[in-house]
Amino acid sequence: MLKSLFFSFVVPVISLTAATPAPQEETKVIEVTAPAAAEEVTEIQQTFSILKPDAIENNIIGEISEYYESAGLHVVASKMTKLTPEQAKAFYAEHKDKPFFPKLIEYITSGPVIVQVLEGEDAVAVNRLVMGATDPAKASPGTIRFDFGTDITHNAVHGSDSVKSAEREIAFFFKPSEIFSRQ
Ligand code: RTP
Ligand code: MG
Repeated sequence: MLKSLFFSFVVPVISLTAATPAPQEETKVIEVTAPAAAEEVTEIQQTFSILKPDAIENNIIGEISEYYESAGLHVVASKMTKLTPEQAKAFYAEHKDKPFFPKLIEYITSGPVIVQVLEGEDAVAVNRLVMGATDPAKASPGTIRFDFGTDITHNAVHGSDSVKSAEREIAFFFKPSEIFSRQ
């Protein structure tokens, strides 16, 4: 999946560059880039996602789920909950010294959220691509945050930033018996 996302984003750029009457060195760079991506090893992973309070309030649970499913991600665990301030502070502990921390805690506890486990090929990276940049104003068109986020605080979704984070975040909300892997 990462491969196909890579190709859908990058190949048009390659084609554009290739169509330009470019000097020989530039052609060489293109030839090296494409095979490297084609050989990329993929693996089935699980990642953790939150549909944040603004997404629930805006009634776009179904629309956001379509982005995941279209990217080949399967929802293998899901529940609605409302984070207590203690839970939110523990979940986002890595940001406790950041200036935006109080605002983040206030926002993420302001209403119900849906916590989910998503599974698929390269799920962590694929989900980050589908989500887009933290700040919706900097996200690419077609990503969840560009399409549904309001600002850097109210940005519709959370997604794990690494496999290690995913393991911690999944265990924070789900028991193994609540996760229904497709593998
Ligand atoms: P997330 O953890 O929610 O998936 O978002 P992220 O990795 O893209 O961004 P991160 O740096 O981990 O920030 C966590 C959440 O904190 C809020 N935030 N506000 N400058 C700010 O005001 C600011 N920066 C981050 C966002 O809600 C962000 O998703
Ligand atoms: Mg993060």
